[in-house]
Amino acid sequence: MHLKSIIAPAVTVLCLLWAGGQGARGAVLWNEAVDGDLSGEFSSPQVVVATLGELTVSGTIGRNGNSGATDGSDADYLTIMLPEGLEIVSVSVQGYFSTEGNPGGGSFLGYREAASFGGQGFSDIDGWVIFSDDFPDLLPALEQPFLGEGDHAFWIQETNPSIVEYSLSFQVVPEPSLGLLMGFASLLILGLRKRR
Ligand SMILES: [Ca+2]
Ligand SMILES: [Ca+2]
Repeated sequence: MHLKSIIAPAVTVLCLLWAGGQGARGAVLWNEAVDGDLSGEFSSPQVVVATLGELTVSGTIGRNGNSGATDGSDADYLTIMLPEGLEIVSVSVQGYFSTEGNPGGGSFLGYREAASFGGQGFSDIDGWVIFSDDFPDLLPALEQPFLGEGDHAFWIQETNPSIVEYSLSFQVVPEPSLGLLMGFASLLILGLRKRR
């Protein structure tokens, strides 16, 4: 059996699985215009539970009258709880613009694999990135290939004298099942044996 004929069915299965995740209904995880300002307390972020599909989080940061940032401007702390069997494969910027002032090169997003942050220092986060409207995926900058089951805390803030509106999109898909991976491995082993 040719290697191509072994891999093609497995790739088809994986594509169908991916397409299923892409096609799943998305949802608004948090919209500050409707749900209110996200927590400004690093020790108690707003907790939300992720579901399958494309999930959006939108709001404003900076000098909008709320607090929590390292300079007293608005910061937004959010913890996404990922149930078993799901993973976040990308975090993209869907919208980013300033309604007041100049945020400079972008705004700060810190990440920690935990339910909350222990402080507002670099030792309190696992990764960070300055994001703006030209970011298709923040995960590589955070040095996270994907986010798996469990708690994921995000810290979003703008400390320049400005107000920024942002919208982030979290792509949540089913994690590859053990059965699928074992099936894929079996196909490969079977095919390699037949080639001998
Ligand atoms: Ca906010
Ligand atoms: Ca806030």
